[in-house]
Amino acid sequence: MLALTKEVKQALEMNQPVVALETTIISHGMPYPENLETAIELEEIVRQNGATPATIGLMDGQIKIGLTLEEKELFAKSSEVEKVSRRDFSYVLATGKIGATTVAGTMIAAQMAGIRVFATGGIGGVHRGGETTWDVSADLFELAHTNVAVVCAGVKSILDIGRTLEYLETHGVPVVGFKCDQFPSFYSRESGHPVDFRLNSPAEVARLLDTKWRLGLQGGAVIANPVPKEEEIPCEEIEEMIVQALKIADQQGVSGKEVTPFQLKQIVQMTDGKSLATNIALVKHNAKVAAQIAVALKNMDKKQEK
Ligand code: PSU
Ligand code: MN
Repeated sequence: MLALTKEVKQALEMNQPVVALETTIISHGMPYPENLETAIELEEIVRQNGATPATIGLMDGQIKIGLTLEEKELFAKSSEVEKVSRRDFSYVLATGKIGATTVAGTMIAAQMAGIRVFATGGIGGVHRGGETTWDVSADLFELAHTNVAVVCAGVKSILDIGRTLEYLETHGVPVVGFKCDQFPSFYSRESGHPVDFRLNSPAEVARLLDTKWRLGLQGGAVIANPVPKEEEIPCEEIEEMIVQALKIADQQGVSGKEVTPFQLKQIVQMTDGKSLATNIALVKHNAKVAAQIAVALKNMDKKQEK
């Protein structure tokens, strides 16, 4: 069921660093054509930093590890793409539908293919009010069980950041600040919440991951990489719009898997595209750091073989 492109197959066979990229961000996280342009650029950034990109999605009953340009176009343009988290994985494969993988879905596929590092924008988490709605992203469960490191710019403050971090702590997921002390909140470099551990280089992150996995400690890690300063939107500025977006979602009775994409769209509309530019900048930054970490992990493997 795994269908690898030639580029990814070769890289994995030759034991070269590979970075997974998700498709939900393309199909449900950004508008066309920016989504397609970004998907292409992310792959290029990963290559420029010494690793091979593998954009992951489901189609024709296959788990695609690496997508051709035509396939990426389909994910960017089609309105019939399902959003695939762990729950949806088997249904979408069995019916042969097109499925864009979320952080959880991409982690599952990456682990199957033997890819240990994954770059995205933001992960899902505990929603505001989650203590009564039980709306907790399956991304958190996945981070607790699947051995893939996720490089992200933290979580959006549409979520309850404090409870998200509490969940990760309970389930044993290390939250690493890459050159930062505070857990970033996607558009902003800060959130008011500290990270668990600060590490200052890809080699240090690789050492932590290698140690965790060699010990047999199951699960991934969150590598939080704040948005570059020039692109940041300050917390106060975004908070107002987030409150507004949450209100509209609530009024329209949005629920289940639609909640996150709906709120993201509202924010893009309200910020008049400014948030989209920030989104694109931070994902690119994450792709670069993820590639560097993937390279450092391979260097660790080589040292141990000696
Ligand atoms: N947060 C973002 N941008 C995104 C997502 C989350 O800032 O694109 C997407 C990711 O694919 C993530 C998913 O895995 O939404 C989480 O959805 P849910 O909350 O339904 O689990
Ligand atoms: Mn949810």
